[in-house]
Amino acid sequence: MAAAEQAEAGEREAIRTTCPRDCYDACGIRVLRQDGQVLRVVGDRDHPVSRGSLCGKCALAYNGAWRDPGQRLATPLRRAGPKGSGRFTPISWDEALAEIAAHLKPLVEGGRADTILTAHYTGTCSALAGAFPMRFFNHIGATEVEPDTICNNAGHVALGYVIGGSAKGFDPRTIADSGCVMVWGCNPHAAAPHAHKHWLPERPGKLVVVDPIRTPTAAMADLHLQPRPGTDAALAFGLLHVLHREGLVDRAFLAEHCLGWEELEPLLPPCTPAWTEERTGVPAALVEQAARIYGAGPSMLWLGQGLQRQVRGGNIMRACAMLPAVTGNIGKPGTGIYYLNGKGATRNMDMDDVSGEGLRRAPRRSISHMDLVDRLRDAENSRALLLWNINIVASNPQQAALRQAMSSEGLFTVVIDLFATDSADLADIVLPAASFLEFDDLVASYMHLTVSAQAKAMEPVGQALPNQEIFRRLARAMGLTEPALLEEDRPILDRLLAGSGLGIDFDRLKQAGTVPFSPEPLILHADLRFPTPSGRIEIASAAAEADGFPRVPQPEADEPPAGGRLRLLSPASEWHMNSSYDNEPKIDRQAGPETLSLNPGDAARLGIAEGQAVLARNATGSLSFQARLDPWMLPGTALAPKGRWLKRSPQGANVNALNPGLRSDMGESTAVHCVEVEVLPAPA
Ligand SMILES: Nc1nc2c(c(=O)[nH]1)N[C@H]1C(S)=C(S)[C@@H](COP(=O)(O)OP(=O)(O)OC[C@H]3O[C@@H](n4cnc5c(=O)[nH]c(N)nc54)[C@H](O)[C@@H]3O)O[C@H]1N2
Ligand SMILES: Nc1nc2c(c(=O)[nH]1)N[C@H]1C(S)=C(S)[C@@H](COP(=O)(O)OP(=O)(O)OC[C@H]3O[C@@H](n4cnc5c(=O)[nH]c(N)nc54)[C@H](O)[C@@H]3O)O[C@H]1N2
Ligand code: SF4
Ligand SMILES: [Mo]
Repeated sequence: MAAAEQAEAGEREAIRTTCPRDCYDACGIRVLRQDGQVLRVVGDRDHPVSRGSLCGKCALAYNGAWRDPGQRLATPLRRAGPKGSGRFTPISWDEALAEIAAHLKPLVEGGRADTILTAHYTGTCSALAGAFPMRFFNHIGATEVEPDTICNNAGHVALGYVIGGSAKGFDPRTIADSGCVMVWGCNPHAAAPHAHKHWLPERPGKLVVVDPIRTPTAAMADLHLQPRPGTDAALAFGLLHVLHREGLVDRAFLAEHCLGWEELEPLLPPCTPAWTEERTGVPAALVEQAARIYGAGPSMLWLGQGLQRQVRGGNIMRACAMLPAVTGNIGKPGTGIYYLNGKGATRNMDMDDVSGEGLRRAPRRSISHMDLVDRLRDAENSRALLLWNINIVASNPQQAALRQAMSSEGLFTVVIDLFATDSADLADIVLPAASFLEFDDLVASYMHLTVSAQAKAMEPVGQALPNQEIFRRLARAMGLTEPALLEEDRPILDRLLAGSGLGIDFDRLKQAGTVPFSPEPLILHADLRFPTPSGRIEIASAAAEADGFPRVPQPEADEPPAGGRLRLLSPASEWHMNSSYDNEPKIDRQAGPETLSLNPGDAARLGIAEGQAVLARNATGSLSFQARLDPWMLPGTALAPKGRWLKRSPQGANVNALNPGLRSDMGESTAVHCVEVEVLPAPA
């Protein structure tokens, strides 16, 4: 335990580690131990972002379910009843791996590795547990369910057209130089709790939030623009109109660093504030104000992931990305456009090495999450499904159809998780994963430019193993001899750190916990050379055109739902991390019953009172909720945060029972914020 240090009085010691959840913050943690036993998991007061506190959900879960042997999966399991019965018998690791190998090997050797599907996402975001297993799948040539299509792929594709990539945003520390932070379609209060608590309140400039929901972050903003969902491109054009009219456009910047302004400019005159109000519902005066604040600069633009989960989400992201382009708010102190900060793009860590991109012997095979149900129904081409770091039954669209497809006896299913999730219940073999407290790894926040150690602080619960060790053992059980499949953790961690150029090894990083990638704030894109075909910011994009999109983004807006239906948003919940944590009893009490928030006017029209049971339904499914009347809710819009486990709900379903799996215009990605429902009082 190199990171052990004396803490407080007596025999206590503290291990420094890092939270690897899918969260912007990547908080520093201290694991307090006595005689080798963990007493408590608390925040690290020395961590620059979290400053000594964890968020409420992690403070409860890491001192509850995550260390509770009664809740954790402790041994490999084999199915002992019909699929989905949740009945399993414990078996040994050798038996489990031999059985998996017996199913996969003939497929690989018979040239049908493409019928082996793997889905994984960000259950843990540490480098090895998050990426190493892909070495196995790349090597055998399995079909990967494209991870980002369940989350943020439209944004990746869209920003690729404009600035050549989406993994290099701004260094949050440069906020000290900014006059405005615009947070668009993101809810830091839930998704980046410490950015909400410290980073935004300590800004020197103005905060503008664009969100159909009055989130706590929106409530603390200087200006909250509340567009109807899916109307953001029109709103962006309204802002561009005002910037243009007010002479706040940086023509020198446009001439030198952008391509295609002359194609965008003619689109702006009709997009007046009055037109914008009509299309988006945002009052014209607020459009004027927001444009002036952003245009005064220096301005930072944070584009959230919720923003692009729309059928025209790619166009929306491109339209929003016009703001820094036309005002030159990029590459200078206190400016920038941020979606994600990648480990490679902003910290020089070679993640392709970890995931074994070079191990593929045939072209990459992948499908969208939006096509998963159809693919699973095609039994000939879906023989095995391996899930790790993901709980698709809770998170994916077409919930009922997905469960049905996963119930097929012919689909050999393996689920690797810490807990007996709804997805695990549908497995043939369940494997217990070790938690982040139980092995060494590396964490690099996707917002803050930090590099952090995840340090082993306790022995694994039961026989649990880290993902990377599971896949090393599976490779051996399959008789695979490719050395990269068997590589131990330490050399990989050392290579990642060496790539980062920090000049420290993993033991020193463990002592420090978290180190900044650079001592001083970095100005990203300072050279104003962009990895687009032209090397400039592409306002007009030939690449987009070649892919069947307009050359420039369009001032479009979704129509409000017709027929009295409501547009149902199901973004991040403060008390869950996607579906993780719903099994923590204390969180269950905090989160309370599943609610549907709606505008009191809609409620009156629908005959619904506060606290009443309501039914939401559409062609995909139905689900009941407790109604919450909220005057801040926009008419025509409803809110039911994601994150519940199906089997913990009396209805055996969660909000994705209502999700048809619409896809966005770009990247075959989810349009989950476009779900429409009819809401009515629940039948008695
Ligand atoms: N309605 C609706 N649905 C949505 C969304 C929405 O906004 N609305 N958002 C979508 C988005 S953005 C995303 S990213 C997806 C996320 O959906 P998922 O990727 O399914 O995320 P989780 O539900 O957190 O499931 C992660 C699982 O990984 C497990 N896990 C944690 N650590 C480890 C580990 O070290 N090893 C292994 N093997 N497992 C581990 C956890 O216990 C958990 O069961 O959901 C999508 N679904
Ligand atoms: N507590 C907690 N933290 C999380 C997660 C979690 O589940 N819980 N999930 C993690 C994951 S996987 C991700 S991807 C990130 C996501 O974090 P965010 O980027 O914040 O994304 P969301 O929570 O999906 O949605 C953010 C906001 O977008 C708004 N929104 C929805 N539709 C529209 C629209 O049409 N226009 C505009 N302007 N806004 C819209 C929603 O109202 C919501 O407040 O958070 C991560 N952090
Ligand atoms: S989920 Fe986010 S806020 Fe909570 S402890 Fe982990 S990194 Fe911090
Ligand atoms: Mo996500």
